[in-house]
Parts: sequence; C-alpha cells; structure tokens
Amino acid sequence: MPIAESELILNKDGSVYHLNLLPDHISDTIITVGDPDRVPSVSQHFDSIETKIHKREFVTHVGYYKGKRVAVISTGMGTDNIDILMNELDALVNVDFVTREVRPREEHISLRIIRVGTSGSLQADVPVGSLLASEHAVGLDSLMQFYPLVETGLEVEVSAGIQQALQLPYRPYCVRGSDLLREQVGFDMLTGNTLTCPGFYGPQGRVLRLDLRLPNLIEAYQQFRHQSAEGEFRLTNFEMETAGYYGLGRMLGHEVLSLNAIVANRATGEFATNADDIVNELIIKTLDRI
Ligand code: R1P
Ligand code: URA
Repeated sequence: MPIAESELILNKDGSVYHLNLLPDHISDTIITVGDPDRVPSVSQHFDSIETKIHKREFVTHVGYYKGKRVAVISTGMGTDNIDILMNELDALVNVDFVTREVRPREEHISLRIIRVGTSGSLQADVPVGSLLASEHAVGLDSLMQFYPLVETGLEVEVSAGIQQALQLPYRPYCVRGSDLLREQVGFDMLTGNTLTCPGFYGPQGRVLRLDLRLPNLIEAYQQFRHQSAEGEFRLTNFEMETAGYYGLGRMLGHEVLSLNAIVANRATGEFATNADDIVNELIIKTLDRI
C-alpha cells in the first residue's frame, strides 16, 4: 500500500517535508546536534562539503571527513523534533519516494546516528568538562505514549521505580542505546544513564519565579537507584532529546548513540566557563571515530 500524500509529505522538489532533504542527500552516518550554529562547527572539519540545506531549525551539511561521507544535521530542542527527524530520516532510506511504498525488509537500511549535545550533570562525580556516552535513556516526555515501544524487564523496572520516586501519574520510558556505537565512539568517555526532560526549567528542577510541584525534584533524580543482576542503575545527567532518539531508533531499526558534553553540574552548582571548548573536544573525538 502506498503511503498517502498527507502522511509522508514531500515538497515540490521531492524532498521530505521538514528536513528538506532528498534520498541522495544523506549518508548512512549522521551526526546530530541541537543548535543550528553547531552544524558549521562540525562541518568546518570536513575535507569538503557537497551539500548545505536548511529549513526551520533543521540545518544539514553533507560532506567528507577523512574520505568518509558524513552528514551533520541540527534538530533544535526537544523530543517532538526528534520525532520529525527520526521518521523523516528513516523515510529517506526505507521508503521509495516514487512509489511511496515501504522498502522490503531485506532491503532495510540501518543508519548510524550520533547525537553530539550539551547536558547537565546530576552527580558530583560527573564533573563539568566530562564527556559522557548514554547507555540508557529515561524519557519523562510523552512521545512514547504514542508508539508501541517494547522495553526489557530491566527498562520497565527502572522506569516504574522512577515513576514512584517522582510521584508521576504515568510511567516514563527507559531504552538502551547502541552498545556497538558506544564501544566504537565513546570507549574512553564516562558511561551513564541520561534523563530526558520535556523542558529546561521546571522538568530540570530550575526555579526562577515558579515553584515546582515536587520541591526536591533534583534530589529525587540524584538519589534514584535501582539494583538488579546488572548492577546499580543511577541517573547521571539530563538533557532534552536522548530518550526520543533511543526509542525511535529501536523501533525503526537504527543504531543510535547520544554523546554528552557536560556543561553544568547540578550537584555543585557550576556552569562551564569553556562550554564551546568541551563541545569542540566532543566533536573532534566523534569525527575521528565514526
Ligand atoms: C538545552 O539548552 C539544549 O541543550 C541540550 C539539550 O538537550 C537541549 O536541546 O542539547 P543541545 O546542546 O544538543 O541542544
Ligand atoms: N542541556 C540541558 O538540557 N540541561 C543542562 O543543564 C545543560 C544543557
């Protein structure tokens, strides 16, 4: 059955609706960043840039790094944008844009998607300046309420424990990212479990003029522990996209890794004075290892 024009929306030039990309534009290795201004910070290291395209917050540069074809795409902030990014990237490789048919299972293309983003630490032993690869992500956002994500026993136990600790009216979701990519790209980084929040202020326990429903929210995040045969699970850091990437990556069959430049520490109250340098270190390590 062809996918209707209202469901997979293509622009007049045949490109996909929000990303504005044609199937030929992307590579199978994609670096994603939140901030559109971070795209040239990545592509400045390319040997050559063959394509530059943008629409809204989605800025894409495609080129070659040490002979390997790489795309870098900005997403803006939040898992609602990750829903658009992941579905449109997947359609670019796994749907035939002429017939609008999903390609057969044996032709499935698995992308390698690596998020290079900033993040706040929840623990004193994850200092500002560290680089952290997310083993698991826990999503406090509502994206996975709309998809039949299958979670492992451990993932359900962890997220049910977090629901209880935070007195939430719904169970968050928990998803492990790509071990393969983490071992390849993040092997010398800290390994952690990343909390994806549907906001930067209240959901990350920041109080400016508004009080929080749960006044000890940060402490609840910091102190959460789950013991299992795999060891102790704790939350190390938070940001706003990783769980959406991991959930959709699992369901769509792509390898996804989230890498975090720790620019704030909520246990010590510090914010990095050299956040750009930390992000640049992460960009260069990532490019050299993909
Ligand atoms: C908040 O300042 C933004 O920074 C983090 C969060 O996930 C959120 O998008 O990531 P980026 O630096 O990739 O945007
Ligand atoms: N990004 C976030 O989402 N939170 C922080 O504290 C820092 C970066």
